[in-house]
Amino acid sequence: MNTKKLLMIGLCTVALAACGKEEKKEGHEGHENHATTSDKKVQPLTVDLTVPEHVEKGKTVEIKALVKHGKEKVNDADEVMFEVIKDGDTKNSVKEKVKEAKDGVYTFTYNFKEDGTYNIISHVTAFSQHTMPNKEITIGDAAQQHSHQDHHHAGMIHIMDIKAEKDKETTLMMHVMDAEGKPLTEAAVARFEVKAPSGKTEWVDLQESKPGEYETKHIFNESGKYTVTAHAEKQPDFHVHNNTEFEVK
Ligand SMILES: [Cu+2]
Repeated sequence: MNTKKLLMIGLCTVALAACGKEEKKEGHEGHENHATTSDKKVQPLTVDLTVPEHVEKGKTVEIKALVKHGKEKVNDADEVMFEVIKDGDTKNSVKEKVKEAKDGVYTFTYNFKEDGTYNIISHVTAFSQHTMPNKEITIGDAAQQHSHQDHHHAGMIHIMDIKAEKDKETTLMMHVMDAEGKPLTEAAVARFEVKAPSGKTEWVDLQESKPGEYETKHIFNESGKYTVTAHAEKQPDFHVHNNTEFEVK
């Protein structure tokens, strides 16, 4: 009885130690591997985001995203969505889709009504790829707010639109960015908390398919309105959430 217990504890410790080591080792080397494989064959989707660095409040600003697929300029992207985050407050961000493009340039006009440091993200989906570069803009006298902002701006999650039918397999996908706007690779936790219309909650784990892109397939058994909370975590202190709602037909 006692030896069995001891053996169990022993095994668990070994497993934990192995896990810890692997995670550490993967940090840098894993990163490079991912980058080379994704560069190889597919034409990359690139987005060149132009945002003025500093503007006075109350002025209308033009923000431009030049979308290219390889060398081709793209006027018919599946989706171009601009997101405006004030002082790291991702929960109350403003999101706006832009459909029209000229020579691959999607223009978003926005009026910044308050002083602050804003993060502008252009989420672009085309040719089965998603990329979401971001840039900062300061409005008015926002210098003293900077340290405060750094604190909150710890990365973000973009949940791709969920189109689901009852009892049919659905792809779930999210993109995770670190504080610098780079893909967050090798998250220790990449998980959707899915709440069904009946109130039943389940947890769904996602796997990394490309650097910073996590996905899985899932079957929803109820029709109606679901809510999803996406979680991404990585040592030592990366922990980001995002929420969305969608309808299962
Ligand atoms: Cu995105």
